[in-house]
Amino acid sequence: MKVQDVLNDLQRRFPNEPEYLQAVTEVLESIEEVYNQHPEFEKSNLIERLCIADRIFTFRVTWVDDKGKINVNMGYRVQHNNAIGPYKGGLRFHSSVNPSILKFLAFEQTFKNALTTLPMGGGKGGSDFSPRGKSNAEVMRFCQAFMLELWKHIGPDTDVPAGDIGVGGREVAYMFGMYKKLAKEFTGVLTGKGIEFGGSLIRPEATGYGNIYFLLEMLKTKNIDIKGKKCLVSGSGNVAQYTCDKLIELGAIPVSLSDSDGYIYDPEGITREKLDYVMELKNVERGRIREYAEKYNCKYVPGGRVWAETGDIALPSATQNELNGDDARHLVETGCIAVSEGANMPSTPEAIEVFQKAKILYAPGKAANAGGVATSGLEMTQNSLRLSWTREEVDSKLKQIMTDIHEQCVKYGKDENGYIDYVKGANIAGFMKVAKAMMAQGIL
Ligand code: NDP
Ligand code: 2IT
Repeated sequence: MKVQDVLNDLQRRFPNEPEYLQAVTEVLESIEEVYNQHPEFEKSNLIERLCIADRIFTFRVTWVDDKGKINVNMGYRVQHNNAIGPYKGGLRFHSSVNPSILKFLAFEQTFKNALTTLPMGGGKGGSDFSPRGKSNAEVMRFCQAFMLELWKHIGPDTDVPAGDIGVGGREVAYMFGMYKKLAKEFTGVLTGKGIEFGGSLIRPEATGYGNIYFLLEMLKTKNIDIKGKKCLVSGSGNVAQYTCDKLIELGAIPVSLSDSDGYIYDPEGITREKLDYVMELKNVERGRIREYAEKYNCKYVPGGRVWAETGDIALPSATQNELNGDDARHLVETGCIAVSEGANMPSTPEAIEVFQKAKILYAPGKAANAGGVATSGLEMTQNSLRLSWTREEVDSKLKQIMTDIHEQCVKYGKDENGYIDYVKGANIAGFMKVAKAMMAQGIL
């Protein structure tokens, strides 16, 4: 089938899955040209096979809260594609989780993982359970109940989940404990584990650090120094925190953070000391970002988005479709020079168009945030070797991977005028690798 026919068909079959259709449309539009140059791809109906997940597991998760009430949540695992390695991708626990969101994430993950140069296929999963406001004991019971179903479908050479929104070190550890008990084996079946039981140094930092390493490569193409640049960061979770950490180290100035209730804007900059406070607030006390504004006496905007402010660089690090066309126009008009996505698909298609028309530096999540899963890949390697690498070793591998991803984007995305279309570059590079593997393995 032709690209447009596949798209029309997917729209007809999955009309209630807007995020999935959005992600698929973006990729198919960028690869159409190379796809048409390979008639063998069309002959084997490669696109349709690549867009539809290998399989999706859906299950009920029943758990008891601290008051003795019995709660029911939905659990999912989307095994999208394993042409280049075991399914790999995070688990998201958030009230908004549904099949459309997990299908878009698993689809994106397939291309992202191909870009990392490591042997990992694409998957994603999660639940509409929200850890927000739950006690540690409730989170533990939920994670155990979730794993009681999930463990049948995963394994260190089959499918290796990790964290995403609402799933951090605490949740991964509880799930790992339960898997170990059920499977009667201690294996690297999850990544993002604690350092004492097979985790990798730098994994917590990796997505945020990797995004900044990618940004540095983009800035290098225009001889721009990151020092002193005002940076708008959204979110205040794992990715946002380590994005700020690296910015501070490099002398850039992060000025904002947010959560689902609102955002803070601190024009004097989020210093190391203030970031330490945010980490304690968010990771230990599990408080709200509003408390930062109260402590440091800066602006807090309930319900607002950080893109209403101005900055030289924008680093969306919260969630999908958090930056729309109007936000993008405002950023471009007020002098933003670069956007690098820590989150998955944070910019709407209209926003991406605005950035690209203005020819500012714009990196899509599947390239810029690939450092997280890449370091998960390094964790898998260390687990297989039964060895642990030092911080320096993992960090230098991460840097090299981000530089290589940038190079692949340039190779496939640079036009005759020297403009680098990172969307096209990332999509084609990821696609070609998965496509070649699928072609070689026959019709499956
Ligand atoms: P966390 O759960 O640690 O943090 C998520 C942050 O985003 C929180 O501040 C949260 O606020 C906010 N947020 C979540 N959903 C919404 C929403 N619907 N509206 C507004 N704010 C929201 O997750 P991560 O930092 O791990 O993930 C952030 C993004 O990065 C996601 O898009 C994820 O897919 C992506 N990503 C993560 C990787 C990783 O290794 N962790 C790797 C690559 C990408 P609140 O506390 O109020 O919910
Ligand atoms: O979106 C992502 O790349 C992640 N949440 C990380 C996945 C992983 O397997 O480390």
